[in-house]
Amino acid sequence: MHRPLTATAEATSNIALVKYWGKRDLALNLPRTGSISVTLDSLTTRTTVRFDDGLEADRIEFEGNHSARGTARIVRFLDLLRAQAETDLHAHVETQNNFPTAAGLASSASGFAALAVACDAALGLGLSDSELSILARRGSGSAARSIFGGYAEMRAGEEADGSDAYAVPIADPEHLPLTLLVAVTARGEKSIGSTEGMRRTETTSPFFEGWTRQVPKDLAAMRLAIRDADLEQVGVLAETNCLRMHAVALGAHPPLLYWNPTTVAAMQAVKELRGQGRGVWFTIDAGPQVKAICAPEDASHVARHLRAVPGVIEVLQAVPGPGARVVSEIPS
Ligand code: 2P0
Repeated sequence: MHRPLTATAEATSNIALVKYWGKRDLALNLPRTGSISVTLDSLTTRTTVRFDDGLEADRIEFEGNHSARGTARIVRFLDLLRAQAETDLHAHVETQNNFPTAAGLASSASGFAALAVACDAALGLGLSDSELSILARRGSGSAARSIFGGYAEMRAGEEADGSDAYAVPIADPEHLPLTLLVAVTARGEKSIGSTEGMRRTETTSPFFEGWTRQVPKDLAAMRLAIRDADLEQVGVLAETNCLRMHAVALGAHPPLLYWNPTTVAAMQAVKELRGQGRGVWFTIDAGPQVKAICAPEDASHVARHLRAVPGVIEVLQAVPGPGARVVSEIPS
C-alpha cells in the first residue's frame, strides 16, 4: 500500500481551568484526578515528522537546532508509535513553537498533541480522537486535552491500563467567548518541571489528599459554569482552583514556589481591576506567567493594565480555538 510517511500537524496550547496536578501511574502517565481546559487559537506548535528507512537513529530538531533537551522523551514517544505501527523506522522530527518554551505556557501540551497527530497521519494509523488523546497523554498529560478544540475535560479514568484516561470535548470554542491574556513575567525555562513537581507534591505535601478530594467538586462546578456559559463563574472557579493547586505545591518539601515578584504584582493588578468592576480573573500554571481571563470586549483595557505592571515583559493574547490538526500530508 502506498501511504504517506511524512506529515505536518499543528496544535495549540491549552489553559487548565481546573488543574491537573498529580499522577496515579507514572509509567503510563495517568492523572490522579480529571482536569478541564480551554484550547487556544494561538501559542502554536508546528511539527513535521518523517519516518525514513535511511535514518539510523531518530533526529530531533527543535527550532532548527539539534538539541538534547527533551530528546529522550520524544524518542520514548516514537518507540510507542513504532510498537503500535509494527515498524522499526526511525523518524526525523522538526518542531517549532511561536511562544516561549517551558516557562509555564504548556509547550508540552501543544508539542505532544502535534506530534501524536503528525505521527498518526505519517504512519497511516487512523486513530480515533480518543485514541489520539490517549497517545498524546503518554507524552504529556496536558497534551491529551489539546487534541480537542474549545473546552475539554480530561478523565482520570479507573482502568490500570489507562484505556479510559483520555479527554473529551465539552463545548465548542464559540460556546463561551473569552480572551486569555498572558502576562509574561520571565523568560527561560522553569527550574522544576511539572513531572518532578507533581512527584514531589504527591510524596511530600501533607495537603495532597485534600487536593484530590477537592478536584472532583471543582470539576463538577466548572462543568456547570461552562454549560451555562457563565464567564464570571468560570473565572471565579478557575482562580480558586489555581490557588488550591499552588497551595498544595507550596506544601511540598522542598516547597514549590513558581512565582516571582512580578507574578504577584500581576495577580494584584487583576484583583485591582476586579475591584473597579471589571470581570477579570487569573490563573497560573507551573511557571511564573499570569493568565488573565476576561470577556473579549474587556481585553484591550485589561491588556493595557497588565502591560503597565513593572516587570511584565509582554502580554500575549489568545481566544478559544481549534483542536490539533494535520496541515499537510506528503505521499512518499
Ligand atoms: C495543567 N499543568 O492542568 C497543569 C497545571 C501545569 C499546572 O498539565 O508530567 O507538562 O508531562 O504529564 O502535562 C503541566 O503538566 O505534565 C500541566 P506531564 P504536563 O495544565
